[in-house]
Amino acid sequence: MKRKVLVFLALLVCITLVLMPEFVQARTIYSNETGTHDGYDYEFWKDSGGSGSMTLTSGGTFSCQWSGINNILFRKGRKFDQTQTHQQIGNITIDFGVGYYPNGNSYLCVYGWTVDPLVEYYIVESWGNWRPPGAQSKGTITIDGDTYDIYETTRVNQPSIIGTATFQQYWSVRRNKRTEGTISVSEHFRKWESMGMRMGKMYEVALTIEGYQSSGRAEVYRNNLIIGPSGPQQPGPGGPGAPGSRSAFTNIEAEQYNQVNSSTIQIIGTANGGSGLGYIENGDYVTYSNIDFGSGANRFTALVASDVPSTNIEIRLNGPYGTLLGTLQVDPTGGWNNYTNQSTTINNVSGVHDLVLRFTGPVNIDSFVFGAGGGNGGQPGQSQLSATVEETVQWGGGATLVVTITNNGTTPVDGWTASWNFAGNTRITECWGAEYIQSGSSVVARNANYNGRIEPGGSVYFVINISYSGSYIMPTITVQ
Ligand SMILES: [Ca+2]
Repeated sequence: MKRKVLVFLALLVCITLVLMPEFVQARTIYSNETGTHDGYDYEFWKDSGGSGSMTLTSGGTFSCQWSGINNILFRKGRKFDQTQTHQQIGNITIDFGVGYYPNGNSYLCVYGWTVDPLVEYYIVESWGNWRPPGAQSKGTITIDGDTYDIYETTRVNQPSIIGTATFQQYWSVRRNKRTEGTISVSEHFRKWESMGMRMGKMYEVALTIEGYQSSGRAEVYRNNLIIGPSGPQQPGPGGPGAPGSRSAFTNIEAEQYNQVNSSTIQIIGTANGGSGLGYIENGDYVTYSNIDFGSGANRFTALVASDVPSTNIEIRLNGPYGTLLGTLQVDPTGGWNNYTNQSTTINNVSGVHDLVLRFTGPVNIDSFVFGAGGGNGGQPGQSQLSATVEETVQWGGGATLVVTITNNGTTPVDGWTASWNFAGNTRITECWGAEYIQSGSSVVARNANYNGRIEPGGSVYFVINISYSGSYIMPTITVQ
């Protein structure tokens, strides 16, 4: 009888615990400590002198105060295992709100680190009496409704997550302070990478209050870190895991592979704000499953960047030593962030196959596409596509141009490439409906995901904004 009552009581306690809403105990810490609290990773870090305290409240929220310190950081966010790039982790945003009362030098920021390369980064939303980092801006970007100045600085023999080291710091610093809103964290990462500021594998992303030789306090009343599907990197229809096949004749993003065999390859940002594969080494290979070559392909074109004399991309079927269709010898492009289209003929291939790209050395690859006819004794040089360009708006030093591409042939076209040379210093500032690369005056624009197919007699268009000084000359556009 007694035993039954005990069992019943024990059951009741269990059920009550399960049914009770989760209650998170607030906790205050006064010295260096890391850990997890209500689903968020936190860290309290200070060097010598002064005092500070951090009270951990629910989710990402916390409050903190500091006085007479040298350097102190309070942060709550996510730590990662240093094996994934931000693209692999997904699209990171932080919805935040802070009562921010610094007295002296302080930052309210998103803060974190990557490894390989070791990078300490800041997205600064507000600050105390000094706007960091006191360096020459590399440029500006516009995100979340304001302009941010971009900086890159080098820290020599300074404290880091791996001990004393020399490393780069990346900074986005908002022009106008704010203490609440949404921070498109991954958008900053992508823009930095497009400016040549390489991110490594993620160690941390955290909303952070930092004090430097100052006092102050802050109430972080909202801090929701959201990791969603990748933005532009999200595999589209026909991407990894999607059923069915992908057409060989529309752009295949290099980073939308099904399998990668390499210990170094990473998804990197590319010059046009997109993504690609980098850190490729000799012997690495990447597999794209179920590529549909239709009734036949005999040309391979890849958008690549290279700063070494010669790397070959072997185009193979089924495996790293499967049927060799051809080899693209990649010419140097003048830098790891200068992407150009390079092309080679291949043995004719038709039907659906697993495609393997095998590399003999380093190259950065953004995307690739196959073609039929032309170049290899096919239809002699005659494209069934034509392009016209029209100016729709003009303002001081800029204009909007609409490029229309028409299929004059009798068969549908899947995928197109337009190219032209601008005169003078004309530059594309924005583009809709195509992916483009401008290198000096030379531009190559390729169809977007949705407008690659042109039916016989049909047409598609894309739009560019350009800037120039003086006047510009309407370009002549060739398309194939
Ligand atoms: Ca890409």
